[in-house]
Amino acid sequence: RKTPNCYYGREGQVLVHLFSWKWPDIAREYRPWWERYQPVSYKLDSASGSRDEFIDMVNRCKAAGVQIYIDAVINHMAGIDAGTGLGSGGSYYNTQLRFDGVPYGPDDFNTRCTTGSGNIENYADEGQVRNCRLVGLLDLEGGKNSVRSKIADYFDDMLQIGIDGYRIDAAKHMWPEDINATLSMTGVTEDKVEAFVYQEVIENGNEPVKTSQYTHIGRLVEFQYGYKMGDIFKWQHIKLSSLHNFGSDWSMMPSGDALVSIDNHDNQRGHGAGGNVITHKQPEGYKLAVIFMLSWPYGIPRVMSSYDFDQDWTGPPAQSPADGESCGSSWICEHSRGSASFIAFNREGGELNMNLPTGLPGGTYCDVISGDLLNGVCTGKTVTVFSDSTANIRIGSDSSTPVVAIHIGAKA
Ligand code: ARE
Ligand code: CA
Repeated sequence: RKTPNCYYGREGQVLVHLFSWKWPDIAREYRPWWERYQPVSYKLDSASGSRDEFIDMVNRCKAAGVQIYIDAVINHMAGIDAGTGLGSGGSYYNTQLRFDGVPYGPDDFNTRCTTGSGNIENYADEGQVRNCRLVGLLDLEGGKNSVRSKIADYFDDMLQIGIDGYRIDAAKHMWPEDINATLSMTGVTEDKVEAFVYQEVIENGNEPVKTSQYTHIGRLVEFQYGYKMGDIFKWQHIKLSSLHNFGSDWSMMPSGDALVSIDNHDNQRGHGAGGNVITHKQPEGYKLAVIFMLSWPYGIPRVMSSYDFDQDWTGPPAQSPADGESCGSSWICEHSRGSASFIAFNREGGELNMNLPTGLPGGTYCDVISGDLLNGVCTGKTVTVFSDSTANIRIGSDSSTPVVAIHIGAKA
């Protein structure tokens, strides 16, 4: 009676007195974010909302010209330690391999794993990486038709609702032919273009699984891009001026195969390959990295929009920005809008003072980094583009945001 029954390894921690909190808010506060990577069905009732709310969101986004790509967790279901229970959508599951909401049964799970633990023990063994459990997550047998068709039904449901593509979570842990076969089973109606696909395959040094094994299926996340952005904008190990040929010459995949980002929900908090990425926690360098990514012609860029955290498992704030919780406190909202047509950076230590070709017609432009165009007037710095389309660009080395960006939409 004198011990608080804490989970093993968490003894001696504190209690919180949640005076008058609502049950759903408590549930949400204490749910680690990674729970959503442990599906127990393909129903759309989750911590993010109901199926009807999802459909409404897709419709409203489409009406505004915004496409939705879903994060598809199809390599596995919940973890071996998840026990028995009901999912957030009410589906029964147990870790003797029953997931009634799909339904999946014991025959739908991988039997080809050869490790003693049943988990991936060695990433140097390609078979283990595909056939064993990633951190204990119950591994689906993607070679079976019954599994492929259940996933295809889920994809068809999503296409019917109106989504436009998928991030394939843990694609590294699926055989490429299984992903391909599953996608080929999904309906592509006459008036609908084929779904956009980008796969999560963290290519790592000498490991045998390579992104090139998946390029025939769709795009891939080029993780090297984010690591290199960290080297440049966080650690300053690489000089900006050496970026002139940044792309496939830098041991990255061809631009047409790549989707790139500065950081993601894993490496932002030390999950996944973690490492040297730059995040919103280093705002000055991060802004430059995002601006660079958006202006540099390589891959399809994806900007991050996330929430602040202290522990690696901390779930999202109970209130979303729309409920009155503003960006800049618990929600970071790293995403930015608009596009710049000419951009110059200086991170070399000295002053940049040069006439540079901008590709823009002559005139006075507002620098959209230090300000914007408001009622015909620039609120920040201005840049004069001469009739030969060059401009004199000066960026001091002492500036905290050593970058200038101008575009045709902000001409004074
Ligand atoms: C959680 C607990 C685990 C527990 C498990 C099952 O943390 O301790 O065993 O549940 O109960 C996320 C979280 C995980 C979480 C999981 C399920 O990050 O911590 O596990 O959800 O709730 C590899 C994969 C890559 C994967 C990363 C995380 O290759 O696919 O690990 N990334 C995706 C998502 C994650 C998500 C999952 C997959 C699972 O983006 O958010 O996990 O759906 C080397 C290798 C990499 C490897 C990396 C880390 O760099 O080359 O391939 O990445 O190490 O192991
Ligand atoms: Ca697998």
